[in-house]
Amino acid sequence: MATRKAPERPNVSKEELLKYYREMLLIRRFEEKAGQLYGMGLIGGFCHLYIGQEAVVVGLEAATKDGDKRLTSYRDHGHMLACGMDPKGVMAELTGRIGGYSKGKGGSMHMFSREKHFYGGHGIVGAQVPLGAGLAFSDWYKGNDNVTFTYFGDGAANQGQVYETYNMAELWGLPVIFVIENNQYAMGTSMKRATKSATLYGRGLAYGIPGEQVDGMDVLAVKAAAEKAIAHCRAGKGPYILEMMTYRYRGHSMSDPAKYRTREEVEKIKTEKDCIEHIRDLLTQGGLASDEDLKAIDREIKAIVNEAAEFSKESPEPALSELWTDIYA
Ligand SMILES: Cc1ncc(C[n+]2csc(CCOP(=O)(O)OP(=O)(O)O)c2C)c(N)n1
Ligand SMILES: [Mg+2]
Repeated sequence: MATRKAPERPNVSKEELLKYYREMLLIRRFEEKAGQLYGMGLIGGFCHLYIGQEAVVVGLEAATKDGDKRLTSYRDHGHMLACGMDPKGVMAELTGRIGGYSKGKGGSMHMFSREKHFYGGHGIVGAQVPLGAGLAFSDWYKGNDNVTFTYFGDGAANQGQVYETYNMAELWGLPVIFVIENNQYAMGTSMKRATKSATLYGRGLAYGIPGEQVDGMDVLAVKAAAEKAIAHCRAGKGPYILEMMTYRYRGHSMSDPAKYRTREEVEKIKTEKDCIEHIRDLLTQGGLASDEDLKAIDREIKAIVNEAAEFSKESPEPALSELWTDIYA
């Protein structure tokens, strides 16, 4: 059976490690709870869980500053939590209640927060890529040093609009970071069946955009890569591509039985590469935290998630009159 390798001791403070542990655990427990509520029929429509990929968004967010913007696909709950949106408001949106970020009218894929500069939640594969360049254009036009992160999947990377966007973004020198979350599957299609390209970041080189592949299961590697990409963007040197090598543990959505991969494949990644276990090992084997300390954090996170779930059940459904609000005409 596969076993975990002893982690190398990085030069990172205990506080920083605990912060990543807490943030990744919040996403994982929140998503597990969302999965349960879906099973109970409390969440309708589609629901795409982020479990396994937590290090990507937590590592990237750790390198951002206020004013930076982010947007992603339908696999979006983790991104909302990582940029500081309220778990209660996110969960209540999933259950379609008035206390949700879109008053219960958007659901899993359609939440926004102007306060946290979170611009969705996009169900159309790849749609957020040109939108991200547009947000970056607005910051470039205003002359500030904000950066936009536009996240998309390995499957979305095969869309034409991505390459139109690359071309314009590099031509205009826009401060946008293209984050490819390469979890190796687009629904049931593995990357190997979808392309002959060895890497996805490499395609940006044709447009003059630098980039790199990163171990997206290692939050410290993600943060270091993010700092480099952000420095490039803030210095006015144009876009950057980060290809995050990651893995989703659950199916594409709640209705996916995941027959296109073996149980062993999933178990191997969980055992050898899990991003939360990685930080747990660094904390405990480095003598920075005891099992008791980590259990206390686990309890704290469980309480936050339970409170969000309670809120999402107690918050009322939107009134019928809400049909006539937040519309153009
Ligand atoms: C334009 C468009 N085509 C097809 C779909 C159906 N679809 C939804 S998700 C998906 C796969 C995308 O995979 P990937 O970009 O790798 O993201 P992941 O789900 O792995 O996060 C497809 C084909 C869609 N939503 N939009
Ligand atoms: Mg994918």
